[in-house]
Amino acid sequence: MTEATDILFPGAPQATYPSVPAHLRLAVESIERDGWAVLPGQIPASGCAAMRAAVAGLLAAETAEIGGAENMKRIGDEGVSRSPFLRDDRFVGPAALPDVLAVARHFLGAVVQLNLQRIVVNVPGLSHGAGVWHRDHSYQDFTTSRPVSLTALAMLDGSRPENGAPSLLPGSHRFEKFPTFEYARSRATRALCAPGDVLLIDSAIFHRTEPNPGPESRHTVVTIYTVPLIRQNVDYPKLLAGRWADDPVLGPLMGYATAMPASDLEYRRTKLDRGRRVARDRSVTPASTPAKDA
Ligand SMILES: O=C(O)CCC(=O)C(=O)O
Repeated sequence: MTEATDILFPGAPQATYPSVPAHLRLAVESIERDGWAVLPGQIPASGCAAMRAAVAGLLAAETAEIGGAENMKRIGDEGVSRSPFLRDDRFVGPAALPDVLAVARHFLGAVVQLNLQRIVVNVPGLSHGAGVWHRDHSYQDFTTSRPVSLTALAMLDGSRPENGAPSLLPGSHRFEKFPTFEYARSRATRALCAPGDVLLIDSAIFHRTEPNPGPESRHTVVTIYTVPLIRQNVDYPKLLAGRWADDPVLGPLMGYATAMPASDLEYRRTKLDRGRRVARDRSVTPASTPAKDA
């Protein structure tokens, strides 16, 4: 909507986002310029409650699998569940939210790949591995002209100072170096979300989880999406063994279409089958994503 004061110097170029659904344009522009945006109301309260209730069981199973709590602590994975969607279908929901995928496709291209999913539990009184300023792909300190990775943080309990809402450093996705702490302290902002909102960030923005003063733990389902040039955190096509391979949304997302060919011959055969295109061709038609208010 244009207001009376919206006057630009004659001829000055201006950004427009015609290919983005109208209700997502401000979020897309905010991610581009600031590195973050909140998509409100993505998960209903019942879904948040069901996922929250599943977390203890997931953590217990994963802790037993790795040989106990001491080992989780040793690898910095206390309060972290990994790939919950592999054990519990309810976590497929936050990985495949139509609005999130629409924004991801705008930035990353038609074929968006799931890099990882994890649950982060911010427990009152406990420090967390994500409590230091970090980018989501560790040790990758280059910047890119547009995002190559997006992180969706589904806030099951909402996020506010009272439960350790994460801090963000707006614009830091555009700079290789972390700024001085003086600058960071003066510009950092907290991501405030209602339960069921998704905080969507350029994975290169510096952010950190903040101490939770309690009394309740805060649960975040973190899903990372990348261009398919970046390898997945674990081999989802192998772990899924064909599940969802033919699903028009989940198949490409899980990485079936972009898994590493075993040989040049396999690469060539796949290319023949696809009529010469490789899977990450930006002209590949994405699976339809229903626009929220279309
Ligand atoms: O929800 C949060 O506190 C953010 C978690 C986080 O920064 C991460 O998983 O990288």
